[in-house]
Amino acid sequence: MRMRFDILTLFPNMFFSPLQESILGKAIEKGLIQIQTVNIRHFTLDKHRVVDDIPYGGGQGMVMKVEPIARAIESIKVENPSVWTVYLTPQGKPFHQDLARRLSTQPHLILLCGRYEGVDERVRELFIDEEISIGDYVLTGGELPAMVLIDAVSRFIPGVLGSDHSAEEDSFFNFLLEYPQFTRPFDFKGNCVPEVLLSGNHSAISLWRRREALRRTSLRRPDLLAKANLSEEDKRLLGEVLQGKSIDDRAYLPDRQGMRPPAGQAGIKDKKK
Ligand code: 4FV
Repeated sequence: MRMRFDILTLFPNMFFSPLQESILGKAIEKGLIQIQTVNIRHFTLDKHRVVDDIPYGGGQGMVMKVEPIARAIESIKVENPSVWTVYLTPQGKPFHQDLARRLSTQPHLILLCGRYEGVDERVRELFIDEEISIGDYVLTGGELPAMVLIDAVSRFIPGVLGSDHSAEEDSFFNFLLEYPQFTRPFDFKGNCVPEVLLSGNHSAISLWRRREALRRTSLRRPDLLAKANLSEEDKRLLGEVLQGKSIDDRAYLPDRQGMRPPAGQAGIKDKKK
């Protein structure tokens, strides 16, 4: 399964380096994803290559003209009439992990990046299949949102993430935030890693991680918790968490003297806001 992204933009160079680095860069090298930038200005016919104009009815700023965008989209649809066309805009539906997963089932996406006050309304009516927003704030252009979308969607393409990692296990999988992560050193200035994580006791470790994911989600994103389909055990764990019952991770382990982290280190306390 490989995926193609055609990005319609006035600033194609913005995409050069972010998409060459690291995981996405390797995915492009491996041919798992293909990214094509299409400069909308190349689809103007006038000698001044005009892509924007003043808004009918007056008002501030400029609006992107329909014709160059129409020609650019039609030039791609000649090749693939079933391409799915997305417009990145603050007026779009909120982007989230499930939407990223759904978009990753499309073999070919056009991503239209707006600038100025946005595009002529007829672009939306005639060419756009879906409008997506990455957040309730206004950026100078749709290019960064397009990069965010490409990154989140590409992670679902088999082979993009290392074999040991599937996007299915990430945060927001089942609407829970991720559990706390630790790596060496065990003791950083007296702040020790929860013992259970060094126990090799995998069921105790996953129980601890589930609990901490529930704790963190209930503290930081109760809205997500409302959407998560929690198991009976989750509900029991959550009950303990909500009772603020500070769980000493001894609960997960057979009694092991001497290795216990300093008192009070057991239950992960979320940093006071
Ligand atoms: C945006 C967002 C965004 C609005 C005016 C581009 C800018 C300019 N896109 N999620 N938030 N777009 O701020 O997707 O045309």
